Amino acid sequence: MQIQHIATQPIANQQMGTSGLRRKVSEVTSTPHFMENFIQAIFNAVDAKGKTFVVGGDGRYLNKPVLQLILKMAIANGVKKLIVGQDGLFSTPAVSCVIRKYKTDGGFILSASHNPGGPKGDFGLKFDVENGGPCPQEVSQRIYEHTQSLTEYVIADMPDIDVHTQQTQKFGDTEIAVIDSIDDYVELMKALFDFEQIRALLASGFRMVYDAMNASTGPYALRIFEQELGAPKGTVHHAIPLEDFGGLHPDPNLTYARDLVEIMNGDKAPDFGAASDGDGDRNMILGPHFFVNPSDSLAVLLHYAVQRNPKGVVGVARSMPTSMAVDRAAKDLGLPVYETPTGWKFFGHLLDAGKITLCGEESFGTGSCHLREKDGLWAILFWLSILAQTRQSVQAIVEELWHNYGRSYQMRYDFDGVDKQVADNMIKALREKMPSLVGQTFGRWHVKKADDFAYTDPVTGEVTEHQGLRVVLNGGRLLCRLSGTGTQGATVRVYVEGFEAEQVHQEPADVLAPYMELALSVFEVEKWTGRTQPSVIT
Ligand code: VG1
Ligand code: CO
Repeated sequence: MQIQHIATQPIANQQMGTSGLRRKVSEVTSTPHFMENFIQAIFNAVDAKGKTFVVGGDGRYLNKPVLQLILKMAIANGVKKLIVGQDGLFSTPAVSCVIRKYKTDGGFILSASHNPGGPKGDFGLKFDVENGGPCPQEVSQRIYEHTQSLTEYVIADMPDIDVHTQQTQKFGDTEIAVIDSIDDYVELMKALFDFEQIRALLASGFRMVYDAMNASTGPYALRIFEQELGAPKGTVHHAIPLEDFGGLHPDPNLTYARDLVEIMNGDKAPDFGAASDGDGDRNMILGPHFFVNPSDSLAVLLHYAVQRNPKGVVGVARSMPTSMAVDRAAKDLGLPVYETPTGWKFFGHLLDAGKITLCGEESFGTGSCHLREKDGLWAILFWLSILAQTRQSVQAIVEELWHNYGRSYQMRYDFDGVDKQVADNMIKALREKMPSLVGQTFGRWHVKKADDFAYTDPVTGEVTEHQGLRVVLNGGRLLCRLSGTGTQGATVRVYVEGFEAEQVHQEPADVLAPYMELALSVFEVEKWTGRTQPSVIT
């Protein structure tokens, strides 16, 4: 086996976004050495020689060839061991689980998460560090610097490695272990939840549907729901991971999880519906004719986590755009709340330092200290265990939260495909406008605070600026930030939140219409983007 040294040049903009590097497949395949450069930069940045990493992805187009690149380049870089998910598959939470269980130095996740797949879709690579979480900013910055100074990458000249057979092989100094990608994760879930109790619920006539959206969680869900928990065959829909997700957009929300939403809004709707995204770290929870807002879901999970283990919950964190529903629950429970920028990497230090037990985002992400990634199936199992314990409906559980603490209505408008320069200029101009808004009155609202969110990490003291524009009103919030996961132009996200102490049974769109009108005007969306209608509403 020969090690080849291939000359290369830096590729501009190989900067990770909110979660890993994501690009159009066409850009990845048409740019010479695109993935090779990025992978070599990671190996250089983390001194990969002698280290152990976990590798796998969500099965999307390019998963197979890029996995082979990682293996062959790892061998050439003197990596000690790679733990590979069978057939190159791993969900993001399963990678986090395996990194932590086997105390490895990190892991590679081949995924663009909730972005569409296939030759016309997106590809991506996330890199997790030894705590099993997304690499913190100083690591991604170091990786980026390496991408900008690379002159060569190294790769073993060899035929493709078999990742289908569970076995351990040695190539040079590198051991490659292909393992079952499901076992360790299922073992962890069984340690966290009472499977007997959930099995009893499912045996009692309770009906559920899970939509894996032809992405990474299908095999996990079949094992957990249909085999372990005894749900009938056919409970898991779109269970086979496909390179193009069968044309589905694996983003679990009311727009893209269309089939599931139709079933749950239909005549004979099951008692419980759930879905995950491409790499399995997100979750959407539905009851019959009922949608659980992800921010509410975090508050519900906090309530039951404390009920189960009052001393075991130390605090909670939410990303800035996540509604303040969890703040009210935490206050009542006497627990601290941390407000972080968008992206799971910001929860890592808080979890590692034992400051929080649960964390979540409005973008359908929930997780806890059991891992360092958000975890879709974990959240779904948590919900099932609550339903098994209380024997109440999904709707009743959420309504109890609203009755106890009032309700944060919440909605997000996404404006996709905006010119990047225009979007940057828009945010810059608005940032300057923020201070002038403080104290102004708009109809029934006055502006209590308006700023550009900056975060000081309570553990490291590190300051992260420019994390989103924030207008705090009496009784609500208006927020605006640019997405860091898109691959085409810029996506402008506008979030609104309105609090109602008593009127908790209204339609979110009705309650929030005036908030959104004000937000679109304050953030000058039409002036900058020319858009009057969003691309997606969640
Ligand atoms: C989006 C979500 C954010 C989430 C991120 C990664 O980021 O808003 O909450 O952490 O995706 O999720 P952005 O920058 O596009 O708003 V995943 O499941 O794509 O890893
Ligand atoms: Co994801």
